Formats: sequence, structure tokens, C-alpha cells
Amino acid sequence: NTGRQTLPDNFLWGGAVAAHQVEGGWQEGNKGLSIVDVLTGGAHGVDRIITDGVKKDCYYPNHEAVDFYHHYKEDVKLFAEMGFKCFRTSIAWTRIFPHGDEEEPNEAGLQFYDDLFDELLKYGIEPVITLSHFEMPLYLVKQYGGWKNRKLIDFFVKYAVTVMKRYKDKVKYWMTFNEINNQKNYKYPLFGYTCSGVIFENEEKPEECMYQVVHHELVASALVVKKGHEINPDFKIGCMVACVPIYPYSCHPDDMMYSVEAMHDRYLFGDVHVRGEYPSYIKKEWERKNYHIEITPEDERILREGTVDYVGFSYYMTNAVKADVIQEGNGLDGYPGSVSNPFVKKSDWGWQIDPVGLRYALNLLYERYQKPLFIVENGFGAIDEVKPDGSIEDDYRIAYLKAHIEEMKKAVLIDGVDLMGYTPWGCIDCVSFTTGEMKKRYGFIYVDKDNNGNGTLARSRKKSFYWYQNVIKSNGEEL
Ligand code: P53
Repeated sequence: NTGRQTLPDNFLWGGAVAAHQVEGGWQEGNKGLSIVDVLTGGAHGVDRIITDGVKKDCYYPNHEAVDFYHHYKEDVKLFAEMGFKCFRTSIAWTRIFPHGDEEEPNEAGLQFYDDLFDELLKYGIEPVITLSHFEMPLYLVKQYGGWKNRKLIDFFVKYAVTVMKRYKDKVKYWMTFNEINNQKNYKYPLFGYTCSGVIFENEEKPEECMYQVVHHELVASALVVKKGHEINPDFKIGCMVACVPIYPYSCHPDDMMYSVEAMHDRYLFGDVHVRGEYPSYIKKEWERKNYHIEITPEDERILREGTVDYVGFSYYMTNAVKADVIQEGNGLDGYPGSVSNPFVKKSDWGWQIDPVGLRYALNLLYERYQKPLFIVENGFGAIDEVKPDGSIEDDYRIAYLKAHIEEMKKAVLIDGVDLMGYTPWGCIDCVSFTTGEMKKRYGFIYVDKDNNGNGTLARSRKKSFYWYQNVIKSNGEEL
């Protein structure tokens, strides 16, 4: 690639969603109840409630979502029209093993993904598949305590091996756990619950419990990487981390050093996935806090043998920290000492818009790991207005994506980062993860549905649809 001024020809342009945020069909094809099936809708500043089972008088936005389960042919056709080279989604574990501990998988669930992957391949679109995107079987939470229980390793590996064998000739790109590092913010109940089926604040030692839970996931992930390569040596199996770089608020040495410490939190799980061992800073933290994480010599061997092929990551925003501001943060960007950055704007949901931060993130991860990177989420959640003639002029979304793609190109063309592809989040409007809203939209494709579940579910093309189509056609040259 020396001297090359354009992105590689095989660059994977596409889009990303997760099963529970689009599929709906929560009871179709013998699907089991998943942890997201008991999550109510919320709003910016209003937490989603985790109910004890499905309650009659609550609204659960993921039950129907945008009904991709019944609309996927129409939707895939639209992705193909945009020129997608790949499409990232997840498999709902509960379609394959409804309770999670069955002996035999559920054929109807397996068939659904066979059909979906066939439909994608028909148009030459590569499926990029996340095995666990915030939706384990609720049964495993109730009966086994979620990922606190070591048995979850076996259940997950069984599920993963089942789908990897079934789809070994249809799916090449895999990821194990979506945003595994979200739960490092163990004070925010939604994160522990959706990553692992555990509400850490209800545990005696929340943070220690979180490390144990994550350890089980890291072992499971490593086993799946190893077994996946045995199933098909051509598989590319990656991890998936939320990359929210934390800047020092100023060049004051204390701010700088504080940001370095804060970044350890962001790096931790990726470090294990890529390097196959726990980094020294976390061993010191465990010592300091007198935490005892059960890690067997066998676990250590598994971690070493199951390092990932690439690093998938989401990038939406950066944060900043100031050493002399100590506040108790437990929200989304709730790092103690986190302050807003006066140099960047925020979305309506308070997410800082920072395109340069994407180039920075790509450099950080590439310098640290020297593994191929894959931007598997990036995007702008915004309220769209439908004009009387049905058109949607989402110039703000185009502006966000354009600016980010420009920085992404600099990382590849100037900094030499090895980047596999780019799949903007929510390529079709879907249920927001953090708030459960429909009105926080990311799509190139509009779906007629509101926060209360009203709407025809009709699909339509936004202005950004045509814009992105041309971006792909010109391989990122025309923005
Ligand atoms: P919504 C925080 C920071 C970066 C990405 O989020 C994050 C989060 C929240 O965990 O999550 C990812 O829909 C997640 C997707 C999610 C997307 O961000 O709340 O992987 O499932 O939909 C956007 O706007």
C-alpha cells in the first residue's frame, strides 16, 4: 500500500445493528425470553427499568422493534441498493438456545439466520456477526445468576460453537462480546445487566464481582476464538470494545496523568483479548483493593491461546477529565472528574461530537495492538423530521459521518493504520440501546414508528441514503 492515496479496494463499507434492536419477533420461532425483553423504554436522563418478568402494563420497545424479523428481505435489498459490502448484526442467543442450557439447539432459530445470511450473500454482502450483543437468555440470569456463574462459559461456548459450525461457509467475520468494557462502569445498572445479566450494585462487592464476571467472559471469548479457528481456519474472530478516549482537560501534568489512569479502564478488556494476559496495572489494582479474582492456571492458558484476530470497536465520542474536579459520576460518561469539553459540541443526548477523536482512537488502538482494526459502530443519534412529501433531509447526519470518514481516511492514509472496514451504527432506524427510544435515530433508512410503538413500520430512504451510496461507490473519495 505504500504511496497509496485511497482506501483499499476490499474495504468493508457497510452498516451495523444488533438483533434485539431491530428484529422484534420476540416470541417467534420458539424464541426464549431475553434480558432485553424485560427492559422498558426510557429517555435522555430517564433510565430504562428492568422489570421482574414481562408486566402487562409496561411497554417494551424491543418486543417488536422495527420487525426486521419479518422485513429483512426488504431491508437487505435496501442495503444492497446502498452498495453495502458487509452488514453487521448479532445472533439472538435466545433464538438458538431459548433457555440457554438445553442440550439441543432450536431449529427454527437456526433456520432464520440461515435465511438471513443467504439473503445477504445473494447480494454479495458479507455478514459480520456478533455472538453476544446485550441479550442473553433471561433464564440463565434467573437460574444461574448470569455471568457470575462459571457454568455460563460452557453454555456460551456451546451456543457459539453451534452457530459457528452451522454457518461456517456463510459467515467469515465474527465478534464475541459487544462492548465488553461498558460494564467497567459498574455503577450504571443497565451496563452490567446487558453485558452480563448482573446488577453489580446489588452485589456485596460490586467492583470485585464485575471483574470476576468479566473474567468468565474473557475465558469464554478465548475458547470461542480457538474453537472457531478449528471449525474454519479462515474465520476472522475479533473482540468488540467501546472506544471512548479520555482526554486530559488541560496540559497540566496532573490532568495528563489522570487521563492515563482513566484510560486503563477503557483498555483493560481489550488488552486481555489481544495480548492474552492481564496487564500489570490491573494486577496492582487488585492487590491494592484486596480483590481476589478466581483465575485458574488453565484459564491463563486459555487466554493465551485464544487471542483475537482483529479489534472491532465502536466510536461515538470522547470524554475529558480534570484531576481537581472530583464528582461522583455514575451515568454514561460518569467518570469521576469527567468534565465537558469546551471545544466540541454535543448531540441532543449529550454525546460529544469529535471527529478528530476517531483518528486519535485509531492511532491509540493500532499503536497499542498492531492488529487490524474494524470500526463496527459510529454514528449520530438525532431526531428526524419527515416533510409533508415524505422526504427527510438529515444533513446533520451527513455532516457527522462525513467528518468522521475524513478523519478515518487520515488514520489510514497518513498514519498507516490497518483498517478493515467501517459500519456506521443503526444503518436502519432501530430501538436506542441506552434509552429504548425510537426517536433517537441513526439510520440511512427511516422506519415509521414512534416511541410509543405507533406507526406503519414502512421504510423510506433519507437524504443520507443517497449520500452514503455515493460514498461507497467512490470508495470514500466523494464525501
Ligand atoms: P444508543 C456508550 C458509548 C458508546 C457506545 O447507543 C455505546 C454506549 C452505550 O453502551 O453503545 C453502543 O442506541 C451499542 C449499541 C447502541 C449504540 O451504541 O443508546 O453497542 O447497541 O445502540 C448507540 O444511541
